[in-house]
Amino acid sequence: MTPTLTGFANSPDRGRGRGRDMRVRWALEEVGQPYDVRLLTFAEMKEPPHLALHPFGQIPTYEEPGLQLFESGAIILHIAETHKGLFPAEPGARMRAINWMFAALNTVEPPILERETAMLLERDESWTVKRQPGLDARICKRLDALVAYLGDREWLEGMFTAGDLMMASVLFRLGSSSLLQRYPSLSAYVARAEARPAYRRAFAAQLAVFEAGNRA
Ligand code: GTB
Repeated sequence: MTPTLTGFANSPDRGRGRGRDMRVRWALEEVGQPYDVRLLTFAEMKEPPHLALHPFGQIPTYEEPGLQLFESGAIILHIAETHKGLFPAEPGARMRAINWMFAALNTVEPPILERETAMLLERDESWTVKRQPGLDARICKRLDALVAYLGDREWLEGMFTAGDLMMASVLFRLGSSSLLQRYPSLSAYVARAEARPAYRRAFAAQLAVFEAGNRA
């Protein structure tokens, strides 16, 4: 049966694919699983029907018969475990892919998120300009290490895995900043991820939601 995701009815990123529903759409496209999307306003996200699915009143959520999930990491882990295409067959390699999913979410994403929050929500605070170099340095520390590991590999563990999907999704968040441009091999890694047909289908689908909302 077709699973259902939730996403923003009015994405604040204007269709740039920065919401965490995008990575779930991408995972489903990678494994060829059709899906439905239920769009929610910010108000609906905080109302009881959605809070029953997501205790923190956020997107994305995932529903299939007998299972309801929130947290993009858990959702993608489930998709990768129940379909072919996002995990290697060999148990050690599969575990290393999971290792990279956690590294993306727990080690690389936090400093990126901190910088994004400062730019979006604390832009006018007196300390923001002073804080910026420190925020950038914390991100670069992670990117330096990632570049060193990646070397001339195409993907983190031989084939493209859910670990790459998550790492690239996290790096996309650097978007317009110049930080990623300092790292040619990481920029190329991100470009390879963005060029995947499944990514492009997922991106087009979320952009269509924004465009439809704008026409209405
Ligand atoms: N850890 C959770 C996961 O990985 O699923 C985090 C989920 C999350 O942060 N969801 C955000 C949300 O629902 C949307 S993606 N926020 C609403 C709320 O908390 O009330 C984060 C996001 C938000 C906004 C933009 N933007 O403006 O561009 C981009 C991404």
